[in-house]
Amino acid sequence: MTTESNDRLIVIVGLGSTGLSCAKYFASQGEAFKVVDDRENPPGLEELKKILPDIELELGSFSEETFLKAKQLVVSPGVSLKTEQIVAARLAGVPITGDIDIFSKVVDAPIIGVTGSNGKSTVVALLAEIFRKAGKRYALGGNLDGANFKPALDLLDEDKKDFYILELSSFQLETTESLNAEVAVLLNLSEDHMDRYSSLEEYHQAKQRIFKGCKQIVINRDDSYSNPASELEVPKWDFGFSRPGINGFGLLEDGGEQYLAYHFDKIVSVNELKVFGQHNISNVLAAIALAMSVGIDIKPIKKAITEFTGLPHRCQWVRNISGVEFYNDSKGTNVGATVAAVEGLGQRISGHIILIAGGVGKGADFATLVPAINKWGKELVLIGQDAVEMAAHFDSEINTYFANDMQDAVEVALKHARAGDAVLLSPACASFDMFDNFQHRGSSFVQSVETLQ
Ligand code: UMA
Ligand code: ADP
Repeated sequence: MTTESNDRLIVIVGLGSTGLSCAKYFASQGEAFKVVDDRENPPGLEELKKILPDIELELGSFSEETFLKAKQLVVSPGVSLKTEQIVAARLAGVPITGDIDIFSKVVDAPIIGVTGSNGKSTVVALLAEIFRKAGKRYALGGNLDGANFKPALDLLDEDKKDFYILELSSFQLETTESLNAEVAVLLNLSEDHMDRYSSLEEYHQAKQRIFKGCKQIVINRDDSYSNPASELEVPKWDFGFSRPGINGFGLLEDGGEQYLAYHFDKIVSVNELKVFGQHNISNVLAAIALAMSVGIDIKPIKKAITEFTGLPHRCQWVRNISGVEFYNDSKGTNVGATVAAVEGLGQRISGHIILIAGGVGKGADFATLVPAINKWGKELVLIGQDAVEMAAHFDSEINTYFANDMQDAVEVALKHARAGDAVLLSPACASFDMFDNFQHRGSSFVQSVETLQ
């Protein structure tokens, strides 16, 4: 492998977890490449120097010359394709790709692709549980983060698999020419990442790329954005809250009880699920549809969905203090997620919700949060960069307080809560102004709640 700068090299753009996985992959293939990042000290630097010390690096700024001379650009999801050096390279005919496209071309087992604005991690985690109970060999990766999950290309290092479950963001799909999934789903669409997209339509177009080359599709009957933009001649399954039709999953009433169902067949009662809220019923139905589309038996499905307690930082119960329940929904990073969390929790409690929200709004329109807060909320405790902008949308019926940090926020919330109320952290914003990531924000909430008397 040579890395002389006058060769036409593959250029990996971004040295985060994706860039690192691409570097390891190209090195294993004997391909010549260099890595660039416009940060001086990107997170993958130390690891790359350790495992591949001879790789050429360009850090601190992007050089247009490097991009124009590239054999191919492999762009990390955190780097916008609108970056001027990438636009210049594209116009000059340099091929542009990403880790997911590379993965889909070399993988030797079916891919299950999951995208959507919200619910992706919950659906893929539940699907993984179903596969585990069914005795299937699977790998889980992509956008979803956390200790046990990996960028897609790192999954290739593992033993042989029956299925690859990929959670995919719009950023990853932008650079994916063709995913060729065995089955693909776009769970739902609501505003997110409006700092990277000029319109909801542009964001939707990126999400739609999940359907390229897929063999089966799962559609959400309750969200027309989940349909492929053009008719695809492949088997279709659907899910939604209404009575299911043929190849459909939904809810059936019997004896005053609601059941998750496939066509006319009841699967389990809604009361048997451990996760709560309409949004989670939707997530469970999506996971069942995906599992059945690839031939999994109903028995392991039933077992997994009734045992699944949800992922940390997603509407997770923390503590009861004098009849006030505390819930951590730190992963509520956009308005749609927070609306779902407020609606789901509001229906369960006898009192009101005191919502702790705020952070980096990513250009979102907070007005869509107002109806849910007016219906189920009482007080808003706002933190972070866009707190003032968020507050401007609420009228005087909702008392609004500003807090300096998480400790302050939970103390203010408890002061205004009564028995029967719930304090919910669901920020509708990204966390980067005050925290490392959503996990850090959620842990800070939990720690602060633990200190309350
Ligand atoms: N960055 C620069 N300059 C560069 C390269 C990156 O400033 O040259 C910045 C980006 O703007 C971004 C950050 O660095 O803020 C990370 O970017 P990255 O592409 O290096 O990120 P990775 O570490 O490779 O992580 C990415 C996903 N991150 C993003 O899309 C921002 C991870 O999703 C994913 O787990 C990982 O690949 C493996 O597939 C995280 C995420 O926040 C969870 N995703 C967004 C979301 O869920 O809303 C889309
Ligand atoms: P993602 O991986 O797409 O961010 P998660 O499963 O991590 O989704 O859930 C993130 C948050 O989004 C949850 O904490 C909850 O507030 C909300 N949420 C989860 N599922 C849905 C859904 N189907 N529709 C709307 N909001 C949802």
